[in-house]
Amino acid sequence: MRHQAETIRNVALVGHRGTGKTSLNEALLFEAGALTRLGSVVDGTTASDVDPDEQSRQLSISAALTSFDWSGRKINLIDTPGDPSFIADALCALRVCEAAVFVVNAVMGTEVTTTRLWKAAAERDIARMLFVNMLDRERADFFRTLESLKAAFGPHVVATEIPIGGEHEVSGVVDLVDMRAYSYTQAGRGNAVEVEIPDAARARAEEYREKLMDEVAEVSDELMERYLEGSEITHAEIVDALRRGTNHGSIFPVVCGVATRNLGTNRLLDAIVEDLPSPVEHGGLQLPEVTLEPDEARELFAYVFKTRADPYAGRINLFRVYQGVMRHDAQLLNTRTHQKERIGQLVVFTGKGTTHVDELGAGDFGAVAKLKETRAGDWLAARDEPIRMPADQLPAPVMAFAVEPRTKGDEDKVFTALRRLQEEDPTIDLHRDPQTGEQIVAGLSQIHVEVIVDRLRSRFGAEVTLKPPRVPYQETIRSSAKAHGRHKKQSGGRGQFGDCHVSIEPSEPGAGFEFVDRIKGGAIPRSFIPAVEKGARDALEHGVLAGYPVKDVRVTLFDGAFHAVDSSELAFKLAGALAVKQALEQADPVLLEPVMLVTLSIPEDTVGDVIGDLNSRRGRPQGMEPAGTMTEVKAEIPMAELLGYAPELRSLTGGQGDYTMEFLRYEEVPGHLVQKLLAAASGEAVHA
Ligand SMILES: Nc1nc2c(ncn2[C@@H]2O[C@H](COP(=O)(O)OP(=O)(O)OP(=O)(O)O)[C@@H](O)[C@H]2O)c(=O)[nH]1
Ligand SMILES: [Mg+2]
Repeated sequence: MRHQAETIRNVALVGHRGTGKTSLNEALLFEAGALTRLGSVVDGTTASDVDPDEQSRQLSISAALTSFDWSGRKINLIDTPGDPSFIADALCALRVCEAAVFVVNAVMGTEVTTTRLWKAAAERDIARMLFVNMLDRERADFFRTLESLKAAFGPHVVATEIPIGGEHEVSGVVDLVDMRAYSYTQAGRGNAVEVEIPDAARARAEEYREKLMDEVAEVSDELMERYLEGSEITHAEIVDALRRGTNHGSIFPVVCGVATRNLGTNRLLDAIVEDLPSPVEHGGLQLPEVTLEPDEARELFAYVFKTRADPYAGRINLFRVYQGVMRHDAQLLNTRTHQKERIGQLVVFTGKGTTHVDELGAGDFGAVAKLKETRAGDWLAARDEPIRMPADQLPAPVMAFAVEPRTKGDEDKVFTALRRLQEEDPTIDLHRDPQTGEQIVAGLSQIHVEVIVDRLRSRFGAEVTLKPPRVPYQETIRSSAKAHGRHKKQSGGRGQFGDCHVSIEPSEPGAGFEFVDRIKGGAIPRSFIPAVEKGARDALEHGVLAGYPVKDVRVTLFDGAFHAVDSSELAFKLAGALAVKQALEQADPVLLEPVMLVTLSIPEDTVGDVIGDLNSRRGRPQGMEPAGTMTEVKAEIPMAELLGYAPELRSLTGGQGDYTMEFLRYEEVPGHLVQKLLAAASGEAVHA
């Protein structure tokens, strides 16, 4: 039987790296009976970090979907990665869910990725709730964390629960809606035991209940009046007002607990069901072309938000039904390829494994294997409608490596595997280097590229070698020069003759290549002039310093000579190239390097060390400011100095630092460094 949209809750678990999302996902599934034992991230036994590379790194790489029931509702829960390298999956979960639970570390409070994802959720008008996790840790402080959340996300962040005790003595929570207390003595299922509100917590509970009621009363004038009159407001009325307030972001309820001890998770499940909207309550999806309503009676539209590359099962596509009903055996259209797709078995992830279902109604989630062409970003629909989901702002892949198969002849295997991984992860860039013909793989960070290489090996048996990220150096000139080029060959038969005089000079940065024709009086016939230009272009493809492309040069052809019988296009092309090469030698050629703008997020007490290290990398700090509990530092740094930076930053910041970078401009390499950089550029493979 399919689930009615009114009874569904679609929830993305999002937050900064390592705040306990996967542990919380596990505890929620366990508490709801979807798992028979509570696994742990440390042991690599959780339901959502299933890939060996997620377990060995103890971090989530891909979004994981599980569906289960709680209190007569169906919850579709998506555990997402917090690491900035895998942010695409968190952003796409925020695209397809009405609601998100932001998981926050009670020691750290608001962190950079929390803020970044909050912005994305706000843009998409997603209902948001917060779970303050890790109350058991040393220096955990729920109230300080609450203040940091309010400072970051505004006054409507409001606790609906406060903890009893703190750090290793945390024992339970007080529910501020009903003013009831629960204690959790062991980690089993159904471990909440109702207790008296302890005296030590009573005053705080009353203070925070008042703050909650102030927020709740703001949702409706009628409720506000009765609240001010001091009349009794029922549980149902409070919860109804909370949900209405939360639905479109006028209230952000905060609950708390300890994921690894299953403390407070039954309360979070209740809060998901009671305080977060169903697809019907949240409203249809408005796209430029159509508005899709969570209505089963209408035509089907389902959005594929995630593709998984499985070497055995092939592609598995995870989708959300936005309108209508998805049925197994249906014939549908992929609106991008305009091809028909036959839906085979519909799959639902249940925690313990998968089950097959016959149909999934509007608002619901599921998966399907073995489609022909369909992949993430596509719509499956009853009719061909040119419909598009708004694109996510994904970070640019700047960590580039050249990959080579370990075994000659494996090129196709490696390339096909890379394509499959790219379908799964839109932040992977694949292209050929136009200069060397090498296959380049670019990702967001060192870790990102390491994961790609691991997956090539573990999933597709493709072993590759990575060559260091190539710095795309360029060359240019600093002065002007003139030169004469003559190509002459007389070896019996018809000869080859071309002769030209050129001058070259620097042009505006970014101007590229310019060619000026100043030939007067037919010194070179018109028909041969394009050949000279072609020769000049060829010469500039490989500069005289180190063979890098030469940019921003103006070449003027001002004189020449020809031979009525022996001149040819080829001869003039070679003469042109010869002249330009010679002129380059005399025009003060210089090496240019790309300079990046790097944005770092680091703990405040590491700022000194990190900046010291940046200075040793020719970095120029551009300013810093506090961002949550971290400090954001911006700096300009030559790309060449950023090779291998990720592990260095990790060690300088005890694993907490992060950075992103983007291309700024080309700058001249200081003369004394040219030889050193060029030697490094022709270095060897760094990495297997
Ligand atoms: N003490 C304590 N440790 C926790 C708690 N929740 C999670 N942890 C630990 O914190 C670490 C990170 O937990 P994860 O669940 O992997 O965090 P995550 O948010 O999924 O991490 P990413 O997916 O990489 O962003 C693991 O070692 C967990 O065992 C908690 O409530 N208390
Ligand atoms: Mg995780």
